[in-house]
Amino acid sequence: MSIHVSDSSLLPIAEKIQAGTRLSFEDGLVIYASHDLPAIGAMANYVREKLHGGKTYFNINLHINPTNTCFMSCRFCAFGRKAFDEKSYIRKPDEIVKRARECMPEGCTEIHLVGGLDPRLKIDYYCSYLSALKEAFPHIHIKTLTPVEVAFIAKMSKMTIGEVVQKLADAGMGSMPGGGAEIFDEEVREQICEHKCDAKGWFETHREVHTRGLKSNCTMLYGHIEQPRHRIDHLIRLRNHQDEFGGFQCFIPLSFHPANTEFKHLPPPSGFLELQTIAISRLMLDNIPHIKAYWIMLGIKQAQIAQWFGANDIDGTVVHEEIYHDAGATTPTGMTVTELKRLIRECGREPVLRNTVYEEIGGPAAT
Ligand code: V47
Repeated sequence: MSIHVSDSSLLPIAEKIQAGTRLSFEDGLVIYASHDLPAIGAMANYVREKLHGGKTYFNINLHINPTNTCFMSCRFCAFGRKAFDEKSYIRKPDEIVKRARECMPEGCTEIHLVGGLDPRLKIDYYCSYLSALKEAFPHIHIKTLTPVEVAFIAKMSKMTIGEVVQKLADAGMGSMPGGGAEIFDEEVREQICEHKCDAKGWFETHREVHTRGLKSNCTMLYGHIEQPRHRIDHLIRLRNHQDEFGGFQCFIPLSFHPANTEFKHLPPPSGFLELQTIAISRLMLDNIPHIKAYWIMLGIKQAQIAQWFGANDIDGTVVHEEIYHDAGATTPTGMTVTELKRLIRECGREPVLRNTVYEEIGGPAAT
């Protein structure tokens, strides 16, 4: 298959893609500078189809936020509340189990839990909700806690990051979600979330997860104050970590939602930037198997188009998402399996039901 390119600056890159040659930092910048979106999409789709053919993965999952209280004040976040805020909450382990029981979709294989940083919560709280969930739903994979939370728990509980990861894994943490990465560049990070765990801490936590044989995901929050060079630097730092430790299974580019945040004056990322970023992620991250177009954040229509721009995953039923909806997302807070399969088929892809670690699942929900 040859890739049709109108913008001649993309020609050497298209050749590299077809030869399977790794793209450089400069190549990434050239693609960001190009407006030849059909060619950028075709290059990403070439890699996507080589890896996954026409498959689009989805899963049956449930999101629960154990707490929305947050000690930090990240400028891009609309979710965190201060402890004195009447809308703040901390869910006790038995309340988390009750919520899971009430909301769990049929065939659910994953519970995804992330929350704010509350100095009152120590390692025992996290181990308690993990053990309680594991006891109630032994067959369900628990994907929980970003490196930012793990680093904070370590500090509050006077433990090392490795000790926290081990305790969480012993209590039932099956894998780690990709959040908290934002933009690694130190100057940008200083302006958007200066107090939270830096790139070094973020990678150290994933290293502790990966060296224990567990998997995790990774993300990038884009479309706020960062420049293309910060995005490419971010992707290359992830690629370097993956070369060494190999534990990232999926990358999720997160499109910034400004409503109700300190950056509410910024325009939201354009549809063009969203598709360009998904495609560039697929092209730069040659060692991360899956690229997710998170429908909650992109919107259903853009998540469908993204399946032709490098993405091969759409996330899942989700059920009761709160972080993006507090930041103005207008998507539903969950979807049924029938709807997910329909929207994947509608865009000419084959829906494939997976579990958290990308094993394909058969049975009635899959067909
Ligand atoms: O770390 C917060 C981002 C992340 C906003 O691993 C925002 O499968 C846009 O990481 N606009 C949490 N983004 C969500 C996340 C995630 C989601 C789905 C699947 C997986 C996975 C991981 O959301 C945060 C932050 O980067 N975020 N506020 C906002 N206003």
